[in-house]
Order: sequence, then structure tokens, then C-alpha cells
Amino acid sequence: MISRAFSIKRGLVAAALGLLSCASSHAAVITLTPSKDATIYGASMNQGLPNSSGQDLFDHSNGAGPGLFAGGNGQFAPHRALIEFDIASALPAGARVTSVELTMYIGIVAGSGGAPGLGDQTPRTMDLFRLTRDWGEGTTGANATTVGGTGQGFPANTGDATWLQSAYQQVSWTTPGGDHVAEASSTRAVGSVFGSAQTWSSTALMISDVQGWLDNPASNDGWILINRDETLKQTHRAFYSSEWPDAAMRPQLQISYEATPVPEPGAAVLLVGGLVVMLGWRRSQAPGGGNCCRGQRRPHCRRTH
Ligand SMILES: [Ca+2]
Repeated sequence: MISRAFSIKRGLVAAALGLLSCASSHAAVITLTPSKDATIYGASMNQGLPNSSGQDLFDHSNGAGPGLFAGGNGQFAPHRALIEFDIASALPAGARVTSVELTMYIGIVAGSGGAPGLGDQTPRTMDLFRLTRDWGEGTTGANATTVGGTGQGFPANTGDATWLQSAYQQVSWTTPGGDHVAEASSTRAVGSVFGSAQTWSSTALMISDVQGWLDNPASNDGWILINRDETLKQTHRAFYSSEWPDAAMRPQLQISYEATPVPEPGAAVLLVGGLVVMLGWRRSQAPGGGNCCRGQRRPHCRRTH
């Protein structure tokens, strides 16, 4: 014979399992555009050595221009793109990120003069690294209407990200060119077709980055995009930035995630109701039932009222 206590426990377990089965668990996909993006610019190099002809772009930034550059220009000056997405405002707290991919669209190719089909035709390998220091976006380049002509950036304003400083005249990078982790989160060989989508595929590190930014928003400094051939001449690509007028061509971060199951209100009511009924039943089965008199000890009380 099943004991009364065991029966009650079994009922509670069944109710809890029922509650969980009623909980809403769902997978979802969301696409974000950057909360900020910018380009930082280095100084001219020639086969790894400073170029005596000189093009020092250390004090240039490009926070609000239409293009994000990664790679070397015609005078061997490297460019790097910074990009960040506001994860915590877009995903529910406690969600589990399952897939992440970044897509950007080519706006211009080094050496093309803005003409599709011309310029650097060699695929350029570009790595995404997680940044470890906050940086400023600023308003430089806001008046530019085309990506062409923005490849050297603009004189930085206080607080803008530059090659040497994460916030111009305020905070320096520990390492010039941007503080980032050593291991790339994702890598892509970028082509040369104007307007083409370039996607950095989901990796365990990409997922880990975004999960970390969701769970600890203060740690979110975004990624830096670095072209492995950035010290070579005319290797850059510019991608349309978050300021580009055509929203469909802006950078897009696609995130797949599973929301943490949340008990539905109706299921919670059923559980509480079930508990009340079971506790009432237990009281009614006690010696003397549920009608003991005030002051009577339960083993001695009787239905006398
Ligand atoms: Ca921007």
C-alpha cells in the first residue's frame, strides 16, 4: 500500500512536471545592425618599415562615414574596422545563444577608383577579434555621401577612436591599433565584387562572444576586423557602415537563440490550486478531520460542531 506521504510527494512531483511541460520554450532568430561602428587608421608602412614618403593617419577617425575599411591603402597605411552590437537590449536575459553570423556588404575595393570590377582582385583574409576596451564612435565623416573619398578618414574629435587612442585625447589603447584577444572569433576570405555579401560564419567563439555580451553587457566592446594583408599596398575593402542610407546593405548580425523557459501564468495557477487541494485533503484525513475546535489537541478533537 502506498503511504499517504508518498502519495502527496508523488502528486507534487507530478504537478511540478506538469508545470514544466506547460512552460514556453522557443527558439528565435534576430538580426541586428550595429550600435556603433568606425574605422581607425595607421601610418604608412613599406614592407614592414615606415614609409619615408609618409602618410600618418594616426589622428584620423571615421565614426559616422558610410564605409568601414579593413586593409592597406595606396600608401601602405593600414585601416581597421570596429563594430559593436547592443546584444543585451535585443535578447531576453537568460537566453542561450546557439548561432551567430556577421554579414557585411562590399562598398568599394582598393585601387578600383570606385569602379566595379576594377581594383584588387585577390581574396583577402580578414579576422574578427573580440575587443577588450571600450572605444568612441564620434561624428567624423558624417557629411560624406559616398564611400569613395573616405579612405583616409577625417581629423579626429575628442573621444573618437583612433589608431593610438580608444578615445582621442582621453584614453589610449594599450596596444596601438586596438586592444583585442589573440584568437580570432571568425575568419573569412573576402572577395572583390561590389555590393556582395561577405559573411563571417558562426563559430564557438562567435557564440561565446555574444553570449558573454548578453550575460555581462559591460564587457561588450564589440569586434575589430583586421585584414591579414593590411601592411601591403591596396589590399583594403570598405564595407557599408551603419550610416549607409540603404538599411539592407548595413552590417547585419544574425543571432539564433533559445529563450529560457518561463512558466505560463495559467500553469502556475493550476499548480498552486493543486497544492491547496492536496493540503486540504491531507487535513481532512487527519484524526478529527478538518473541524478541530480551538484549543483541542488534534488526536482528541471530534466533529462536535
Ligand atoms: Ca558609425
